[in-house]
Amino acid sequence: MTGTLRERAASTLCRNDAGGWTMAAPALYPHQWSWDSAFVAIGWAHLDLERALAELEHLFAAQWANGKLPHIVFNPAGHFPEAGWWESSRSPDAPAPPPPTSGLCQPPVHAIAVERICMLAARADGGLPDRLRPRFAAAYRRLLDWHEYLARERDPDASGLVTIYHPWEGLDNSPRWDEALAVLEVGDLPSYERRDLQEVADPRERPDQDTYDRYIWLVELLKRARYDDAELQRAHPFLIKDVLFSAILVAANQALLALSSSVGAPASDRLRIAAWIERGRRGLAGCWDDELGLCVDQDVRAGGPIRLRTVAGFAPLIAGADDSGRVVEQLDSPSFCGDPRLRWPLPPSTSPEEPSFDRRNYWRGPTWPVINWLLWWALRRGGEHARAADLRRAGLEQVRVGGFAEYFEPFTGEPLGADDQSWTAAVVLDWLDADSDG
Ligand code: 9WN
Repeated sequence: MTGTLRERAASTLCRNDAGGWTMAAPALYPHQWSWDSAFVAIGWAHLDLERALAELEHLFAAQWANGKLPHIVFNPAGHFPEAGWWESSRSPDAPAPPPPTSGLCQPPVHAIAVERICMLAARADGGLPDRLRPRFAAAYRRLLDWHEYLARERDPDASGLVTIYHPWEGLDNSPRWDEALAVLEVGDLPSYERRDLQEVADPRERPDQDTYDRYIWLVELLKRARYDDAELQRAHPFLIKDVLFSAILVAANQALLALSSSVGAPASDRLRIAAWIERGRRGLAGCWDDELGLCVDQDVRAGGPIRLRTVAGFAPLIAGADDSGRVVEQLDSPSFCGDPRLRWPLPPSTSPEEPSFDRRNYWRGPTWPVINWLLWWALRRGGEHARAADLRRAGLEQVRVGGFAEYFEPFTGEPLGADDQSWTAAVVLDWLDADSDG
């Protein structure tokens, strides 16, 4: 592909545009994924503000009655497990068909995206343009319902931590889930055919077969529970309080608080959102592991912490915790960006010091541009401009050399996974914005 990096990123989004929403990656992921579309909307905002809002509105149109934003809104054909597999209509909370969706959810980056679009819209017009106000107000209400769902159903004991039901709600095959998956008793599985392996150059870049069976078994259990959150909190065998998901929710609630002022929401909303932020920060503080210098997830079923060094451990930085300096030290240590073998000083998804580290496999070692974007965004928000600028520079260099890959081998910089991943193009567009360094 020729042209400047910006032109190439823009044409990747345009090629992946399915008409008002964007395929996460045309061959491997030909549907709308929830957190992908939040990053993608940020990218679109640098090309076309209305299109950026439309991206999220397409996702909001598939919101469940209980407020959940589904992890996938399906294109009529493509990915496995496809729409019918999920049987989301088993839950009374699912919307009347269409749109067909999965039954899981993903980290709530959406409010961060809407706030960023709002900021870019105001910057372009010297204030929020009147024509967009009703759309921001509608987005705000969707987001409030979404965050309310997470607080009410995914954190019923008000721990400040979000509980996930499936690895697909977090960082898929991260070693963080290994022990919880290993003790699952897998029952009779329906026969299924994986499509993901046909779309990558090397199957070792994807989860192995035993892991995939466990993913599919968990979907069977979710269906049997009719996606009923109370039932799942009571009996589901995979229940993890995910610190990365929880930290993104804290950051998203901060964004929602800012939006609440822009759309003139009632003071009672602001009090509620502020309480969620406080609760989230407290929950994360309780997951701090002094020895690792990172935050760690809690396995509800096993009743203990998951002590591993992965990018999820940087949760306090993303949540904007007061003491996130300790996490930045860890980010720059030899366990992550300070490893001399790295092609670029970007954090591997799992620390190379972990026995489970695998430099080519998905979330078990490769670096992910969207995670780099989140850390960059959090460093900037915390006033760490020089450190943020270094991360941005390295992140852009990685993509300039390797293209808009889904993820990268950390030691060689080889692009892996999908090679036209929309959210990679989107974060590049945001990084290339003139103000991104300041
Ligand atoms: C399952 C789309 C999604 C991302 C996830 C990433 C991967 C899917 C898969 O692709 O997940 O949802 O088949 O592995 O792990 O974060 O949203 O890009």
